[in-house]
Amino acid sequence: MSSKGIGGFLAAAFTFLTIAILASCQSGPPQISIQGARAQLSPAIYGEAMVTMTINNTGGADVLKGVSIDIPGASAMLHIMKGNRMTEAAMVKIPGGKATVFKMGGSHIMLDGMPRSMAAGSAFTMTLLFEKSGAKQLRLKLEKAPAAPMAMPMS
Ligand SMILES: [Cu+2]
Repeated sequence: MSSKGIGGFLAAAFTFLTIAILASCQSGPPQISIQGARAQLSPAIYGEAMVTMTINNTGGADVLKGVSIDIPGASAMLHIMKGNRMTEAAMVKIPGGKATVFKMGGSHIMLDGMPRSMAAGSAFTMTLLFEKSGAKQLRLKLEKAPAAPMAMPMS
């Protein structure tokens, strides 16, 4: 075999291996990590906050099927957008091999009915419940409401 032939063979074998590894990852168990989670108080509604985050999944598909918080009297729910209205959802699909972004104007988590003792700076624990990955806990701190768009300085 010429050296060119061996190189070509190795390149082909490497490509095959890479494809095989990627394919096996995305069909295997989910590999979930949560990044950039933030809880911002609502600028409009007292006792409400929105949680945004990125759920990275380098493994197979999973489903986010519930959320809870450790604030007495408060509730947490999955929200999705239907047109331009938020609505509660029973679950959010977390596809394999990609990042699912939870943000304002898209899927997000809504906190409701928080007591007066919870203000900017207050900490709490949020538990995300995944169908395959089980429970994942995050420690979050409430942030003050984002500035209303009309409060942005004119240039
Ligand atoms: Cu919402």
